[in-house]
Amino acid sequence: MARLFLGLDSSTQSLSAVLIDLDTRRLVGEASLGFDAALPAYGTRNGVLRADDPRVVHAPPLMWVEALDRLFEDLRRQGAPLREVLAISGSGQQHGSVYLNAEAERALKGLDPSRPLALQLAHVFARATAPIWMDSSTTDECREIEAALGGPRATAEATGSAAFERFTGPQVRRFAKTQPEDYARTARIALVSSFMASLLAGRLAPIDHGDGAGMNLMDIRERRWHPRALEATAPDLLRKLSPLAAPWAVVSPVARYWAERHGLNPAALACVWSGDNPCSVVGLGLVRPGDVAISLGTSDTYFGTMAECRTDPAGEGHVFVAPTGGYMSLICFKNGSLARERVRDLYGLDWAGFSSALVTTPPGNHGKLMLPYFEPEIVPRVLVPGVRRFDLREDDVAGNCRAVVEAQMLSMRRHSAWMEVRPERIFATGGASRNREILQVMADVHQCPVFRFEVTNSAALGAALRAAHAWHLHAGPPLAWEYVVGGFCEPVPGSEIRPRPETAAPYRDLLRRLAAVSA
Ligand code: XUL
Repeated sequence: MARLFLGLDSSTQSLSAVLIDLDTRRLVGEASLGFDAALPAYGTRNGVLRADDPRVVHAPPLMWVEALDRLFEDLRRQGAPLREVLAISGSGQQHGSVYLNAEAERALKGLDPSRPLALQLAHVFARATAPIWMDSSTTDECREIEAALGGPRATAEATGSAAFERFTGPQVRRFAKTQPEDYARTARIALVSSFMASLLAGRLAPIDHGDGAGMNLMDIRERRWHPRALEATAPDLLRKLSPLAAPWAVVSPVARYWAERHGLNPAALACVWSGDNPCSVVGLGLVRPGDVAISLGTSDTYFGTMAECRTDPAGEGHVFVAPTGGYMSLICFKNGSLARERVRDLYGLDWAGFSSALVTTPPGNHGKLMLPYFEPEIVPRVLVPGVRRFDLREDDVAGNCRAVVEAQMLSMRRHSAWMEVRPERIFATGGASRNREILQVMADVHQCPVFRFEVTNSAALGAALRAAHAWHLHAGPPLAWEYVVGGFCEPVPGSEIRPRPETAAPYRDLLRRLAAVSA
């Protein structure tokens, strides 16, 4: 019998599924449902509900419930072999919180396969909407939590991140402060990930260590609820939180509802879900400490893996538990393609022209340097935008092209140094990763080989691979992660770019210079 595993991804705008065959290393089914178009009755735009206050961004959790039913209908209609699925796991947009009342547990346990899911669960919410990661209304609560825990650095040291507006703890605190009665009737606070896992398991599912780390509530080293963080956040919180579980934990076999209504194998295991970033780490094949992925999108994102837990003393980067059991960082640089495009446009170039500027200028750029903060920057924290040039004239076209890319790569090196892990392989993804010259600067600055990956659905694929790993661990000896991801997460053939050793010294000098001008 084939070994089939299902991975779901409950993201901001859609719910998707990938079905994988572990033996042939192939995707054997795929489905996706965009919330706005498929479920217009919920009134979302791009999957979210906005309030008059632009900082408030929520989503209706009942929409996710209905989407799950619909997604399985689509899979069944396509003829996906659901009867052969051995285990299911999932990925959820991180940080979002779902507030359930005392009815939820009973309703989940008694799901009736003859009735649609949403009709049976409409009454289980203590709050009709769930604040999601795009919500930024909790600045006061962040400062209050940090003050109670001894400041941003101490908060990061304790929970993996300084307090951020979108993180669950500050969101819970705001809810408890502004709607104390609704908070009081909340029996259980779930994350998007644990809520979706609960639907499949037909019982309240635990929160995995990976997504739990995005809450400012979990002791990042001990991997249990942090008593002082809980106390700093809201009254009576421990009783309202699910237990924590390892990322490879199994909740239970799927609820009878899914077997009888949608034809799933009744013995299929419902595994814990995790956050989309932890799932993507596996979906990209980052399974060895020292593996790094850099996504070059509108913003650039640096995902690093590490065996030991270290946190960012500047409180700018995040640390989550990785699905492989170690740790991962997520560091977001806002001025990514945004800055590269601004420089390209400033000089009226196309990408070919931008690339030839990189080819015709030397690594280290003769010491010319740029701080390319076209927009306020997240890492390092720069609130007032502005572009600064050092020994670099504004009319030096090629020098400016090289300077923006070098500044970005040097900044990634500088602001990931707290991890104390030398990257051994960098996997480059995202639109700008098609540009070989940009990747050469990446390889040289980090003195590390770079491989290009073309990925779609890395979170859903990561979830399916996590299900495969969890099922084997449950059934017998565990599979090595390298084996699990092999054949699914492979670089574009021939895409390896090697660092040039002679560029190490000029970049060391430039890094020093960057530190001096940033101080
Ligand atoms: C990570 C974050 C987003 C969400 C949405 O900290 O806020 O990446 O997980 O995908």
